[in-house]
Amino acid sequence: MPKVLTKEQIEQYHDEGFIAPVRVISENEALSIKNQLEQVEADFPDEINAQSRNNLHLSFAFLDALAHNTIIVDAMEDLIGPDIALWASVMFIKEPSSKQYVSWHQDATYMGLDSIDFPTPWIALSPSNRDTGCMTMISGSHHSEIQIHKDTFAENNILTRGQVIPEVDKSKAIDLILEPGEMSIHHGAIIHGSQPNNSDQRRIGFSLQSYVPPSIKQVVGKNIWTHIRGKKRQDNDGIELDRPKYNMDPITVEQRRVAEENLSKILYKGAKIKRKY
Ligand SMILES: O=C(O)CCC(=O)C(=O)O
Repeated sequence: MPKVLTKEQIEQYHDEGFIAPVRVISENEALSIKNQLEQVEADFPDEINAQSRNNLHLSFAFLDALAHNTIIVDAMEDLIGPDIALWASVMFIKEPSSKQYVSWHQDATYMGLDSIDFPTPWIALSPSNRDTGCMTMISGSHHSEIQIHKDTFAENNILTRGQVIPEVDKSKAIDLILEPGEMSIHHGAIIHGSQPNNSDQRRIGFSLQSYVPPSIKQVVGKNIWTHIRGKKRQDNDGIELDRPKYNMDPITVEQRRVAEENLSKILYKGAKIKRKY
């Protein structure tokens, strides 16, 4: 018996490669998290900014709480079983009336895992729609293998390498419209992207990329996993990530620094250029 997702949603995830929307927290709670986020952006600009956007759940307790949110984790358990670790997280912010976009890509391409079969929840902290630049999924594209990606490093492309799949069947494109506090869940191999934000408000999405069972191994580089639920992974080289007890907990801020160095080695392996995110 699934804990959060319906049988239909689980089927949709397997058939189409995504589910949306699923309510995680109320709009008011989402607004409160957005306010906290904007406060720490103002207070700790070196720790959180457009380039320092990965693994913020290690520096800020309110984002750690979201990564461990029971509805999100129960939904993950419905898809991958009871033993769960988080690979990393990314805060995707598109500023109002900005040119930033995300090209067509498959997440699993550069994650260095020995499987492409794992889910990513993306939690909207502000309205995510066609005006603000929501994510678009190519329905069913996760059934094919990883496609060839071309690294462009394009200035406004907010993916690490600006990687793009040149030929995509857009007739299968579905826009994921989310209200603040709702999430979508997408498969590691689904082709997806997003357009610029043409609105006068920020579009903020917290991507918990990805929740992974211990049967899937890191085969490129060393990732420092965040233990979430069930049996702990055994491939952490004895490194235990702590949970921040408060914002900017020095213990986990230092752990984030190490995790970021490792992540960068994984994501940019073989790349000609290395960006700061
Ligand atoms: O936030 C976006 O527009 C894209 C995010 C994304 O590609 C992802 O979470 O996998």
